[in-house]
Amino acid sequence: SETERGTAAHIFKSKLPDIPLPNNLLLHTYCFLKLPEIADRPCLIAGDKTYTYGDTHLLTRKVAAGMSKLGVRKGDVIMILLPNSPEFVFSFMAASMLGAVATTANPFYTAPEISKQLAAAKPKLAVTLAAHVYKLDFDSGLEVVVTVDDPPENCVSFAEVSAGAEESGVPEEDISAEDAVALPFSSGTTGLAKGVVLTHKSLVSSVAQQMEGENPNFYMTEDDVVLCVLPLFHVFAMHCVMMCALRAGSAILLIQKFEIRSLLEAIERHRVSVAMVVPPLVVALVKNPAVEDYDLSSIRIVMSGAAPLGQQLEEALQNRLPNAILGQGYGMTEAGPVVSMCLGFAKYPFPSKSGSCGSVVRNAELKVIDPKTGYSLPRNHSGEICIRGPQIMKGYLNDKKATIATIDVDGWLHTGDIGYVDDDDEVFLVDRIKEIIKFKGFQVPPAEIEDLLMSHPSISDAAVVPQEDDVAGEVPVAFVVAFDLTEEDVKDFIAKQVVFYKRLRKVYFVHSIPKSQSGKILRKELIAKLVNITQG
Ligand code: 4UV
Repeated sequence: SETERGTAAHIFKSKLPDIPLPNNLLLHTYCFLKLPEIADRPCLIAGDKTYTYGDTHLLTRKVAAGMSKLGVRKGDVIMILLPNSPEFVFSFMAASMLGAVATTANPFYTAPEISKQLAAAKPKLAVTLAAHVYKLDFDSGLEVVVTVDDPPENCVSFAEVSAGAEESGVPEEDISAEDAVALPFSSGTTGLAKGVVLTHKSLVSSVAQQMEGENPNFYMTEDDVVLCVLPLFHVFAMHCVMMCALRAGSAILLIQKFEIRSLLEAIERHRVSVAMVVPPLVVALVKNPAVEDYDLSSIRIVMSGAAPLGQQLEEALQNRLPNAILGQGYGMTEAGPVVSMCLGFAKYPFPSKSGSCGSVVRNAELKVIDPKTGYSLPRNHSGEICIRGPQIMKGYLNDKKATIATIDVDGWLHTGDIGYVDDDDEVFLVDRIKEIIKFKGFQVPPAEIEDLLMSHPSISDAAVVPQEDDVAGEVPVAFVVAFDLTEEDVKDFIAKQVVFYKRLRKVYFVHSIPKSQSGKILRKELIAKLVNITQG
């Protein structure tokens, strides 16, 4: 076993035993494993339309054939720039069938934000809505743009891609489980957003860690209706809703746009049984009086993730949904994505504590290290959480340096999260040592906003840090060294270039930005300053 200069490392495992993971299978094969038994069962529910598993699989094959006809080959990247919709699922799984890689992005991104991802991921084809086509830079190497709605000039309609082509038009490629299949973007522990290479093996492992075994960690069946209101472009819904629910044979209720009454109405009408949520959605479920008007008794599980869920909030939700099991999952794009999951969701559940992020997933190892020395720490001691297992990313796309800085030589992925494991193997997060700001669970990479600020001729230095916020959890605020600018000038300058949640909530003008001797921004110092400003 591993040693740290002669002493055994403290390594935490799941209470559930390791099991053989079917991670030699390709992602689409694995996700549709139950197809023969459940072909007539509902798979995707979108508005008034329901696609059965049979429909979904057939349409996925047709889309794969259509994309192949448009030139998509093994190893190519396709970009999915869509709200939650059946076409998202068809396109994603079609890429898997072709041995291609799906890179996903927020359809609300601005043109410059999308351009950065296009430049890095180099997709050959993009699937989007007509309204977003203007944001796609064809000089990036993009050859084909497919739109789900009426195609503008030079674009192809999704209907055309998914029609006509014979099922036999899906080429039999020699795809390896080690090949990439998904390429979400994340800034990880530092810097700009980077492509996170997730292979078939990593994602199948990760789904299997939740769904397989005599006692699956996250028990869902054909009888479940899973709420998909979180955006599928983010790894949380992509993995926990789309992939896990497909594998389980559950129905996925696709919600395109969050509006509380229509959401509650859909939950009631479709008898949603499993809800994957983020803390701000829990706030809505707890605080919005509209909740009283609907019957939510069908919900048996609420899983919150992507940002910290306050204990009081969790307890308030429990009062609203007395029969539901509430718990958290803790994930990170790079971790493939799940690090720990509430064992209250297991088929034969374990008790779990309010505030915990669950226990480390099975077939994986977790350790907590002292960030200064790197030594692993025993139970109940806080340090940086590291995770190791077949599910973690292969690495960052074309960025060896960032990969090496995140996954060490022994295969441990360093999360940049500070937490501990308690006496009952439950993981608690207490802090973050990485730069990332999380607005309602969305990533705001400070380095990206700092780069934009520095591009302004009147700004000579800048730092962006999180400020606590009751509604969003965190919001980005900036410290800038500038001349002749007002706060509004700076805010507007950024607002024009970024998606809504990256906008600066506040700008503080300062004479200098505190930095370490090596030139790193001393973020903790700025955050402490912020606490003084806001409380003083
Ligand atoms: O890279 P990312 O945007 O990834 C995510 C993924 C979340 C999840 C959660 C449960 C799942 O089952 C799943 O499949 C995916 O958010 O951001 C990663 C960072 O978000 C914070 C933490 O700082 C991560 O490193 N975070 C994620 N989950 C939690 C959290 C949580 N439950 N509590 C507190 N912080």
